[in-house]
Amino acid sequence: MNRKFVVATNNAHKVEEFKKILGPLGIECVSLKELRIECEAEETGATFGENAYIKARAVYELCKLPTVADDSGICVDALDGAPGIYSARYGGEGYDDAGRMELLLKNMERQQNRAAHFTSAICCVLDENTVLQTEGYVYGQLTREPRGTNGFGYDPIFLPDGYGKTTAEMEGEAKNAISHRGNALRELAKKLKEYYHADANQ
Ligand code: ITT
Repeated sequence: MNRKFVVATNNAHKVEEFKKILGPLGIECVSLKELRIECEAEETGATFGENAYIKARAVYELCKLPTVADDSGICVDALDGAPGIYSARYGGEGYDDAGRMELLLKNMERQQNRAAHFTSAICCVLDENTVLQTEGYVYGQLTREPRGTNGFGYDPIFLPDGYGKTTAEMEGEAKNAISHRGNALRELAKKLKEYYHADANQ
């Protein structure tokens, strides 16, 4: 596959992960910044999938180029799945990544059940009528204190099952190999291959 996609995100960490995960699969990713496109779509959806669609569609309408977006977050069992789709806005205005992480740890202080997972919904708008969507997950436990400086968001407090390191203590490649976003994007690459193959045979 040799294709080019616009990545509809304003999060530079996501752009880097998209490039590292999809590059070797033959999909070149171009960021909004590289294209000088400004777009802050309002995330009014009720699910990760709906929000990913809103973001991908908004950028597609601006540039009419194949566009891919991610909506993601951390879902904590003991908090009935919160912060979930509100992960980037947890606690409201005035918090940065570190502040949101501290708030989550504080809200989990008395909880013995530390189970949590990340979800990534990927939406790819190929043309006016063609939309591909996938989801990926990684399951694990919340730590009691932040550990590590790699990655972003809640990575320093997430210990994936079967690993002794938080995703912020892992190298980027190791995180991408098991992450929600890695899993969802690899699934997308499979769907794209099928789609282009079917299209070529029509
Ligand atoms: P865009 O909407 O522009 O893509 P965003 O950061 O606002 O950027 P989301 O609305 O999808 O993206 O929010 C996702 C939040 O979930 C993100 O800001 C982190 O707090 C958290 N998150 C998602 N994936 C993560 C990851 O791989 N590691 C750590 N935290 C993650």
